[in-house]
Amino acid sequence: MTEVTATGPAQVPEGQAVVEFSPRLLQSPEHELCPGCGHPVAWRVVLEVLEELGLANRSLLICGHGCYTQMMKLSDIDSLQCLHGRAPAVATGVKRMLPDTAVLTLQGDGDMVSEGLHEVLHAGARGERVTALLFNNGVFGDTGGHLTATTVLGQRTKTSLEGRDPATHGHPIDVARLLAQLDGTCYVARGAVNTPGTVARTKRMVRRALELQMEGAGFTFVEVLTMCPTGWFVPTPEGPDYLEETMSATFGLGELKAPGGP
Ligand SMILES: Cc1ncc(C[n+]2csc(CCOP(=O)(O)OP(=O)(O)O)c2C)c(N)n1
Ligand code: SF4
Ligand SMILES: [Mg+2]
Repeated sequence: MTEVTATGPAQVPEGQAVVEFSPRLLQSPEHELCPGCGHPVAWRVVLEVLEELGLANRSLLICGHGCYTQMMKLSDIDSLQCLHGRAPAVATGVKRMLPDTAVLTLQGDGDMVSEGLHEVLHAGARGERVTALLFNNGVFGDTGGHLTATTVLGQRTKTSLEGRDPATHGHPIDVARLLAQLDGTCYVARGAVNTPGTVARTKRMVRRALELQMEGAGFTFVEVLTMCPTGWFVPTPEGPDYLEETMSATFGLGELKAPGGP
């Protein structure tokens, strides 16, 4: 590959451009997630922000269970894993004992919203000074693509092959909107990773959330809509458009709450 510099084209050794393109905190660019999965893109954004803010050596990731969990073992940051849904409760204890540590929770929609909704709502209401991340693909991806509490109306899953029907499956829960109403929360935003533009915007949200946490401002939350073509039963290249047409239409992107107003 040829890189153009001020002094003219320079030869970059084969493979080096890819290595430099990877976040430094990612120990291997190889993972076992499906082609077209949105989680690695969302996680990359988090690693880039941790590095840019100089937080890599004083951060702790508290992870639930889901496909995204695999990113823990690929990343050069301290982490621990806890029972489904309980990450915000564990993060509460960690942050209170280690107030100078950047504490992040990482959960999927099945983990956070279907299995542990009360935990994140209570942590938000208490104003715990942590950053909670939700990688929302609207399915229990890891266990085969079943419907979760965030599956949007019409979305196909293994347990709603004709699309979510409110008469049978009920309505989706918008956890970001619930959190934004709580006095204890300081920052609530929703991004996505289905286009370069949404990735860039999501990165700004993650950065803002972590900056506010380190300023001691309060509970911060960033939801990221991510693709799961396998669980949605759509061809891999159709994942980003499917996300746009289904999830984004229900879960609008942007800052729902921020200091000084969104
Ligand atoms: C108490 C308990 N119930 C069920 C499981 C099985 N389980 C592991 S991962 C997972 C799905 C998680 O879905 P989500 O949080 O949406 O993450 P995704 O895989 O979609 O990224 C489930 C149900 C478990 N590990 N523990
Ligand atoms: S099942 Fe879905 S969430 Fe899990 S790795 Fe595959 S695409 Fe990603
Ligand atoms: Mg999920």
